Amino acid sequence: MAFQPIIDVETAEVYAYEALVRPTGGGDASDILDRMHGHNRYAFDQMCRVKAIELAAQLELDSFLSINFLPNAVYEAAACLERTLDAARHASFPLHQLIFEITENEPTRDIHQFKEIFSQHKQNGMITAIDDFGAGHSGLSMLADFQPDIIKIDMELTRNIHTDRVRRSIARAIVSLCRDLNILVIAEGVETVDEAVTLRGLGVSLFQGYLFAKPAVESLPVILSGAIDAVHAAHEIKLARGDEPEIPFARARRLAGG
Ligand SMILES: [Ca+2]
Repeated sequence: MAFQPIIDVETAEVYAYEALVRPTGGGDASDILDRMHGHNRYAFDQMCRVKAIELAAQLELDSFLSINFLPNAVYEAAACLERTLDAARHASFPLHQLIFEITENEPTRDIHQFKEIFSQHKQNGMITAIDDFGAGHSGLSMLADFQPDIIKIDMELTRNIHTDRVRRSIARAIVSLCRDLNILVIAEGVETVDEAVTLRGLGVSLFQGYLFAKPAVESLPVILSGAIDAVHAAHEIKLARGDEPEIPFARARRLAGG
């Protein structure tokens, strides 16, 4: 189990740590997950949440702790939540510091089950987040039926957003929608100052990615505060310049000979 911070660049503080599945000896989550199937996978998923909470308590984490549901694990939403809350009570980790992330980027998950997991958590006063938003299969149509507290913009949208007009346009629409619906936005997979500053310009202030810190196994990683300062400074310069939105209105096409 590893932890990666989600940084609030406005306050230069850690908003949350996401607990990520990582082999202790290094490597990728898929090295472990590929070996998990069926009930095995469900048990492992639950074990990961318990482990994350225990470690967070040991590390005296005083921000939010964001924990995941693994793709393709099948759930009894109520029992699953109860076991997780039990683990938190047992480790004396405050329940109000928990965030539950569920990915929408999962073709096999049935949408009713997805909503059931979310509803169960919300009814119990938990903070919910849709993970990998913008990369998935249901996206906007799902939002019509269910609004989480947080949306995490997928790294596919973040990547090179400063040079990609289409990605900027999509991200801007997501931010605007989230503002209307009172949903918090986190940008995932931020690797460069340019990406972060562009997203900052669109109104995002919560960031996760290698630019600020890589996940650290069973510990809280060092945060690259120089990156936070760089994003903050570049954003201030843009504000001082009074930069207009980067996306101009589409020019009306002229008729031939017009
Ligand atoms: Ca996640």
